[in-house]
Amino acid sequence: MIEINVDGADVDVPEGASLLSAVRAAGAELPALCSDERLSPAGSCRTCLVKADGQVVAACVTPAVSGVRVETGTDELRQLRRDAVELIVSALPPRALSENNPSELARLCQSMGLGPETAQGAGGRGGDDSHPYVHLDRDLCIACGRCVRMCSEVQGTFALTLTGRGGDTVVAPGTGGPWAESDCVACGGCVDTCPTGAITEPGPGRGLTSAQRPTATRTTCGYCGVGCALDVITSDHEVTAVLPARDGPVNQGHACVKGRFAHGYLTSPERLTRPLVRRDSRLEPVGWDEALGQVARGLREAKDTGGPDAVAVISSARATNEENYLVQKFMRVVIGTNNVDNCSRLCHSPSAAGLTASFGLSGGTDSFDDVERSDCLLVVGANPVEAHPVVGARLLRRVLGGAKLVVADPRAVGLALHADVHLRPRPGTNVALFHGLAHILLAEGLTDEEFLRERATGLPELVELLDDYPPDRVAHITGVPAADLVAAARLYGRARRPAIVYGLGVTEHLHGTDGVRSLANLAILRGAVGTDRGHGVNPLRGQNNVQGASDMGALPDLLPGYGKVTDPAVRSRAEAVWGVRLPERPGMRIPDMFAAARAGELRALWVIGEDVCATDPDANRVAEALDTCPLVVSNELFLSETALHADVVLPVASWMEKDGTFVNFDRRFQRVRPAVPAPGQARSDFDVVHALAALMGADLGCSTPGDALAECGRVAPVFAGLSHERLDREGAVPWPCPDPGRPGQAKLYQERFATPDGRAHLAAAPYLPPGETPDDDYPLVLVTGRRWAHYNSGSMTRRGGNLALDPVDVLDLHPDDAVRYGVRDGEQITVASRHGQARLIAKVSEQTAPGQAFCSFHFPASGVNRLTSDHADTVTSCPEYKVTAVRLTTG
Ligand SMILES: Nc1nc2c(c(=O)[nH]1)N[C@H]1C(S)=C(S)[C@@H](COP(=O)(O)OP(=O)(O)OC[C@H]3O[C@@H](n4cnc5c(=O)[nH]c(N)nc54)[C@H](O)[C@@H]3O)O[C@H]1N2
Ligand SMILES: Nc1nc2c(c(=O)[nH]1)N[C@H]1C(S)=C(S)[C@@H](COP(=O)(O)OP(=O)(O)OC[C@H]3O[C@@H](n4cnc5c(=O)[nH]c(N)nc54)[C@H](O)[C@@H]3O)O[C@H]1N2
Ligand code: SF4
Ligand code: SF4
Ligand code: FES
Ligand SMILES: [Mo]
Repeated sequence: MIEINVDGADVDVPEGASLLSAVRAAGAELPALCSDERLSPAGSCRTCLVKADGQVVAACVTPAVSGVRVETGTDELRQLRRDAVELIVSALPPRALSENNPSELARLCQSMGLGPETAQGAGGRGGDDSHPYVHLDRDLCIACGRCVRMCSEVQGTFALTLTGRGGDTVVAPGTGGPWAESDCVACGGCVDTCPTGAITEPGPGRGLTSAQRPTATRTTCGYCGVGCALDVITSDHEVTAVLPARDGPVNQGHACVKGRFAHGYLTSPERLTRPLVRRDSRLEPVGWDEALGQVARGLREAKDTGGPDAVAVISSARATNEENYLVQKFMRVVIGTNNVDNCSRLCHSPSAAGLTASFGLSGGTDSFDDVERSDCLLVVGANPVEAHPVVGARLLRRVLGGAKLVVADPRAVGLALHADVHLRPRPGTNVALFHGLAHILLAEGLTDEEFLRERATGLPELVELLDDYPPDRVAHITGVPAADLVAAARLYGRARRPAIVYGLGVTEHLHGTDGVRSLANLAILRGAVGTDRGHGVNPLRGQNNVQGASDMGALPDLLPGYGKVTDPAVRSRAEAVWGVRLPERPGMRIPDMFAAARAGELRALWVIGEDVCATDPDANRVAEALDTCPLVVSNELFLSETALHADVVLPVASWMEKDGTFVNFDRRFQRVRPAVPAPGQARSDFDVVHALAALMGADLGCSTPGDALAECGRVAPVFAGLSHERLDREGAVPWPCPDPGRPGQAKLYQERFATPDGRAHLAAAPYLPPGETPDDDYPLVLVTGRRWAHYNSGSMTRRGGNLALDPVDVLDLHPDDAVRYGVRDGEQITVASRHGQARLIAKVSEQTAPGQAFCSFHFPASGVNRLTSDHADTVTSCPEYKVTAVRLTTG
């Protein structure tokens, strides 16, 4: 800290602080039109003038030095600043200061006594309203450059630029054309920072900031697992704007197109508002009593005829912790079965299994704040720029700031463009790739021998296996040049604090768990986990609450907190809290549920917030399973593909309409709070489970979400220190958190690993080929995954402005393959696999390698999951979504 003096008072500011932040820390007000604390200073507007030791300087670009005497309040300085603002405003048309423009500039002018008559510009520079979420009024632009810096420095997209000269300088998309066709990904950062109202969100959210509107509700984004803190601004029970919270622990004032803008689904006319029951093959609206009565009867009948294990539930990673806790409790206590699973099965179940086997706990090893401090990032099979945009932006910022980056992905994803080394393995060859890197670490002495001796096991077996993975052989299997392998291994091996971040490109494979474990080997070999010599191994968990759904025990083999259902000691702790004997046999996983339904053994399936007919693999067979099962119940916001196959559809509240908590990808619990009421008769999943239990003569206790989390802490000691009250006070708390009086543990394993022997376990699993291989009939390898504008089944993002940003599922194809198969860019094509067909629009692009194709699965109508197979991870049953052999036909 250094001490300076502001207007006679001494203040301490951190080294490197600007005079502007020092003045603000001292509580003095200072205009600063071209400055934003999230951005580098520009020093161009001259509205922040102060005197430093008698010299007039721009406070935003002048560093605070020890002992400097700063004056801000003299008449001379006030006049200088007023002149600067007046000059800027004089070029703008009067509406820049009109009453319905609540901009920073308008408020500043008001405080300086500058009226609308100051603005004398003629305007006429036009605007751009091509984009659904970002509107540009060029006449109001003062060329402060904040939006341009926001886009490049915080978001890392570089979509904007300043064009023109002198007084005509104005912001424009860098591509020159309309905004909607630019590289903009609608993170909303420019809207957030623009001080004049030149860039705004169209509609009622125009110009709003959370500081101005006390009706903001602080909540956590319900789309992806990043867990952005958002302020939802409402008026008359409707959402008018969603603003990223500056004090959000992960997002730090940033957000993405989904959390920030994709809330149109809330008021979609297609939203379910009444329960539906199937009568004569049609779904008809009924009251709650009738719908729930039918469910209760159906569950009883299924149990009477087939026993408790003839009933199963798929719980929702979109729903809250408290809802997931209640769902699994209902199944175990009221029905008496462990048949409960969640979409982690389709996603990161190999991470749960692999990380538990390697290190002891089912979660990432380090906090993202630590990962961000790393000097070398290894990003594997993840596309955070599109799928975890706020994390993607933070990683990119780190890389632009000098950290090394190795990307391992068959496609040229956004981060790969900034990588020091981009490894492009053939889909399904990760295990060989990771062994190749490990081989080089060993061969070049880039391992941590003391760590391996003191804190790890399994080295001799791994060393023996790695003999078979010299760079040449790995290059042959993976298609990655040996020199790139060596370069990547050296970057990771020589870094001071390397970190691994990974995604579904590692898990969604026939040998996904082996992939996770072989990747974890690299961190163990380097001693870069559980030490201060690295930042571990961190999965980018997908759904808003997939970590939490699993933490809460919505899994067939694990109770809340990951105790095994087969362990009598674990069971008896839960039995003591719940007051019943618990079933001992692990329940069915999602694919087993469908198989049992097709075999006539599963007699009731309750699907809560998962569109299994659109998003589970081999979708034709999933639909067959639902049609065979005597009772299918769907809790939904919309008439999803799954709901269309259900016998009873229950309308439920979404994340903006309910109370509870989520756990994000780096294990932080955060609060979820209702900002608007649920539509019509829709109820929260929490209330639905309680109502059904009551109808079946059971009382599940924990009548509020707060009580449910408290009860969960009694079943699972790792959550005992958490409560709604604590989260209300502290914002975010990571687990493990056994003690209400102590912080949760963000970085794991500093003393010992949580495995039975306290050591990290190296795994020696040989590379095995993927389940699907191309042949003459199906010559291309199809990878499926995500696009930035849509979310999974698309049920929410297809209902609102995002549809205009991305209207269809597209198949990316390399130009060589386009020529080979006679496919033109933009053409409608039929894609066929050994399992089914899909209809997609072709996009010819070099993002995919020759012989490979890529598509998203955001539009159920295109039928992408009719293509994917029932091959699944041999350990966890996670589907092999990333490798399907296909052929193309045009038309
Ligand atoms: N916009 C958006 N964001 C989302 C979602 C969404 O639908 N849309 N969904 C959320 C969910 S549920 C999840 S789980 C996450 C997923 O987030 P990610 O895991 O980042 O998403 P994917 O696009 O499915 O796959 C990641 C990458 O794996 C690569 N890959 C495929 N096969 C291989 C391989 O064999 N080896 C390697 N090294 N890489 C491979 C693919 O090319 C792809 O770029 O995103 C979450 N966020
Ligand atoms: N081909 C291919 N398929 C994939 C993948 C892939 O990479 N490739 N990825 C897989 C992965 S990782 C995942 S996680 C799955 C995701 O698949 P899903 O979980 O099926 O997808 P979502 O669209 O996230 O949400 C499912 C449904 O939940 C509803 N919903 C939203 N909020 C709530 C709520 O609070 N309560 C209730 N009851 N319902 C709610 C939505 O309307 C939606 O219909 O997809 C998988 N499918
Ligand atoms: S659009 Fe707004 S933020 Fe961007 S340069 Fe113009 S006034 Fe500044
Ligand atoms: S990055 Fe994820 S959590 Fe953050 S706003 Fe976007 S979808 Fe929501
Ligand atoms: S804010 Fe300091 S010069 Fe613009
Ligand atoms: Mo996922």
